[in-house]
Amino acid sequence: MSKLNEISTAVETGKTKLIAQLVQDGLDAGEKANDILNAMIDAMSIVGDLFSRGEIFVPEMLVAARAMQKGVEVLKPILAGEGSVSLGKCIIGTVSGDLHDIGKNLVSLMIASAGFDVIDLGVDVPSEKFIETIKANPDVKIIACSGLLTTTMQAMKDTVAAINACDVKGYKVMVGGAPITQAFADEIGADAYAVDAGSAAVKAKELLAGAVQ
Ligand code: B1M
Repeated sequence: MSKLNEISTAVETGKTKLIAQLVQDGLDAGEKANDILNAMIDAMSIVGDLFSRGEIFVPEMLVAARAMQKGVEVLKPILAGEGSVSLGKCIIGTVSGDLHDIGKNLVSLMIASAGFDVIDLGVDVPSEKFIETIKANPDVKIIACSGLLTTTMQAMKDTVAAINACDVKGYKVMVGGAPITQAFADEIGADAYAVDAGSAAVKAKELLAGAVQ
């Protein structure tokens, strides 16, 4: 089995104690950090499909998520790079009712590595918390909202509406997550949509430069 397959299988089967060493072995064997990350993301898709088919349940999904988080910890210093110039603040959170944070954490990592100072509000973040944090940080440049559930798309819509109605101005709002699309982002009045963590970092910089409407 190749190193990447081994890593992917270990995430899929929730090998939380083995994964860090396997990821390190992969790096030592010359695998690229991004390829290892993609192998782990692919594993989570398989886990999602198994869950959809009723072949696994929430505890198995949770243990796979823990394994992925431990694997990402090993990659973090490599993925984060060495950015030292601050481009400004970015507030990020997973919207109300939604507990998924692996994708949000990756977006946070990539945006931080692009040079932003990230204020991570965590998961299940009510719109009031976003507003309170914006008011405490009126120089914020980017607000990033993540959502993984179709059932929390309404919370994403309400959050963006509340942020857009906030009397502090001068920032841009970016949304993303598996069920979110560019059309949905446009519909709810977000300034930008990004499909994955890498493009979220690129979009954040473009937003700062006023390149994305
Ligand atoms: Co949940 N879950 N889950 N889950 N879970 C999904 C999302 C699901 C698709 C699985 C499935 O049925 N196939 C499904 C949603 C279905 C739907 O809404 N249509 C689902 C469900 C149903 C549920 C529960 C309702 C299950 C239940 O209790 N019956 C429940 C809901 C809990 C809640 O949130 N209130 C639930 C719970 C959980 C766990 C807690 C067990 C666990 C999360 C643990 C954690 O995050 N710490 C979990 C997991 C692990 C998943 C899957 C398997 C994997 C998610 C993941 O981490 N993917 C997921 C299936 C899947 O995604 N295929 C699933 C890897 C991650 C890197 O990708 O998060 O998509 P992702 O992030 C991507 C992009 O989306 C993007 O960038 C990232 C990659 O670079 N992105 C952004 C994300 N945020 C962004 C923000 C941006 C830009 C890009 O800008 C701001």
